[in-house]
Amino acid sequence: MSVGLLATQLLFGLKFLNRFIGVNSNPFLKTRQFAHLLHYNPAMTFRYPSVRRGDTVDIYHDIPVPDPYRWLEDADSEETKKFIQEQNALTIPFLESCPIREQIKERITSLWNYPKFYCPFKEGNNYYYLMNTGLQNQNVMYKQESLTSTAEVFIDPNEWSDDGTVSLTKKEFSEDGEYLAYGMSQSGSDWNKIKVKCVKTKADLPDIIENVRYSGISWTHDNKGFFYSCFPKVEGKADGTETTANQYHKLYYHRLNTSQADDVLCMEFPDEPNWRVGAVVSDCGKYLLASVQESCKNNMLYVCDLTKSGITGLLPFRCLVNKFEAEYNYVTNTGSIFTVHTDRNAPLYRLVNIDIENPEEENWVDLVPESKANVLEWALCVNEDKLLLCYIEDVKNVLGLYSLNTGDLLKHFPLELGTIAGVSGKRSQSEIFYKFVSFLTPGITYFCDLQCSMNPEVFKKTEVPGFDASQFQTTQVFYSSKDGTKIPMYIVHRKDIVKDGSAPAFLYGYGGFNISMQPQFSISRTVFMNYFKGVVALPNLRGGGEYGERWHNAGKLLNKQNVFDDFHAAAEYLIDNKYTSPSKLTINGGSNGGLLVGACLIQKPHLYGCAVAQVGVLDMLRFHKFTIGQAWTSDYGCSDDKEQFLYLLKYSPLHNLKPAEYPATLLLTADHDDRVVPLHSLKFIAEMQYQISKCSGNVKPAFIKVDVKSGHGFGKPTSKIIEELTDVYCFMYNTLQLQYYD
Ligand code: X99
Repeated sequence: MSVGLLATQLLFGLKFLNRFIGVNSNPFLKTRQFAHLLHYNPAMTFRYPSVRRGDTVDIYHDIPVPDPYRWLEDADSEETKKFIQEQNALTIPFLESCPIREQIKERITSLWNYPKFYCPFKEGNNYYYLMNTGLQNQNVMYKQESLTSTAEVFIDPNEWSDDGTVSLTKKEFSEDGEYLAYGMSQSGSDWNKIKVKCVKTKADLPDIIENVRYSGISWTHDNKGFFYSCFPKVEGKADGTETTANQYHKLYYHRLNTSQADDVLCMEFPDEPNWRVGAVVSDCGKYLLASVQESCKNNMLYVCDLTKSGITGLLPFRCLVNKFEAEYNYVTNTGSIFTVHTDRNAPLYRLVNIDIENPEEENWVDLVPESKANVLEWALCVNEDKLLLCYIEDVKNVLGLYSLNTGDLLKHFPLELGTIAGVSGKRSQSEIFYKFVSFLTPGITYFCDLQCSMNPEVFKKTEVPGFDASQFQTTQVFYSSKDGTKIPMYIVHRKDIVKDGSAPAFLYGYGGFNISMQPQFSISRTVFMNYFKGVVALPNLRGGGEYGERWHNAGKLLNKQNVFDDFHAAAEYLIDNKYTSPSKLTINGGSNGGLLVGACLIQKPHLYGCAVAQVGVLDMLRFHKFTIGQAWTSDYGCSDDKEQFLYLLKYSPLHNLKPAEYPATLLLTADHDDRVVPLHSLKFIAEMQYQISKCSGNVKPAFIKVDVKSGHGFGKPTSKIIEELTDVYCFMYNTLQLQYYD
């Protein structure tokens, strides 16, 4: 598949076409040159590629549901390739025709070009950190002997490919710090390869482990090997462009300097194809703790005493928790007492001590009980007997140091309004680092050596040349959703915006999987606020984790409509309060947020001017059949169940399109997205173009761009990120008639 400018299929409305007669019979071959002539205006209509409608009809619980674009599920067919080529040939010239494309791209690029430092961490006798000088496609890993000594490049993923499409996905040092096991992924796929580097020589060992997916890496404390998880090899390709369901996840142990073929199978579930497993060696090195999941929430726990048996075959695990009723995360252990972060009987999470010799629930002891109002987001054991706990209080992080022995608060680490975006520290070390960010703070990394002091000092402060935080303001509001529930929302903009409804707004949401949308610094949003005088709004929709498991539950399964209602209500709040108006409002989301955008644009088409859905889940009747989709049934339910089917059918974006006046819509997906396979977006855009072509009203563009050598988003090279952001702003600029203030 090629994304190029070979746009021969372009058929604009007659008025538009006339402008080119005598200029160039195929203007888009030289799009840049003619860009100034190609201004889109809202009176234009588009003729979309003609696409075959098949006659596939599925029967769900006696109800027939047509699936006319089923053939688009075959990513390798010539017909699908032609479809993608024709769609790109329509979309790309439209995006390139934006008269200020180069200015937008230049603005984003120049603002992006500042050094980004990530939290340092200590392994063995060295410190390491990731750093990006500014516009490097991939972050580089540096090593230094002390915090003040010169740093040397340790791993530079930019050397792995010319175009930056190979990324570093995981990194786990051996206990002695002598070896690094690291993961690499190509083109953004979830597939990983693990390699091992010797720290002293920086040379790779011959070891290569393939077919790794949804895996951690955890070393045994003898430094001789590590545990990881993978799927069995299946027939056909496995490069991230396939859509086959991932099944029969297994846990393996790899010994250094041996072949993957000799890796020891440690845990498997031959009767449970959809269970996945991850394992971690305990802080003391004695135990292996396995976590088993069948969806995206809740897990079971198993433990094995590694000193009692060698690692030669399936390990003799004992079950600690045998139901998928709650989430259980290992924090640390002191002998047989395991400290676990859980939402079991504590929807805001708590820390419990479980004695693995007496693991029955009635014997669990609260170490840090559930807070009254704040979510205990994570816990990290540091400096022998301390716990660093991070809470979420009304979508702001709160950080404190606690005693591992008593659970008591020892010291509060004050933060401004924002998010802990990174942290490092270990039980065996006294030093900790954490990085704070917010909408207007690009990053402050703090350092504290707990042996010497309890007062963190600023280690590094990120400055962004050309960005002046004092010109912007962040407000948090709590608006009422349809059922009266108060939903928090951050609104960020320049202090001097005009609040008369004329400003453009960018409303971003996710709303699912217990994931919290916390304040982050974003160059592209500052560009929108500064150069479009735009308003950025981030509502904390139900389905997220901002208020714990109850908040998540209120936006999943048969409550999923609440998420969309919360998003509609966010838009209405912005409009009622004169931040913007529907014709200037863009909604955006990716992945589960792409579903949000798809569902909302259909439910309230007149509330939104523009909709940008990235890598979205859009076929709610069939998502569970592809790659890891089965795991999402914990949030979405599944069309195999009648009640859930009826509910999904009501909001599934693919199944609710009509000949209506939808917002200008841009879908973005990529050929190597094996998290949410591109077929969701392909089928949706085919159906949308079919339906809007039947509408006689004010029909706005509906386009898709399918990127190549890209995936769901992880590890995306900077050049592709900037290109994508530019595309989004160009689409908004063209379709909403935005003003650009240079
Ligand atoms: C997932 O599908 C997570 C997939 N996944 C694992 C990993 O199951 O990435 C896993 C096990 C061990 C290591 C790494 C992984 N997720 C994560 C959902 C949302 C999430 C997802 O990507 F829960 F946050 N979705 C795409 C949900 C719908 C759209």
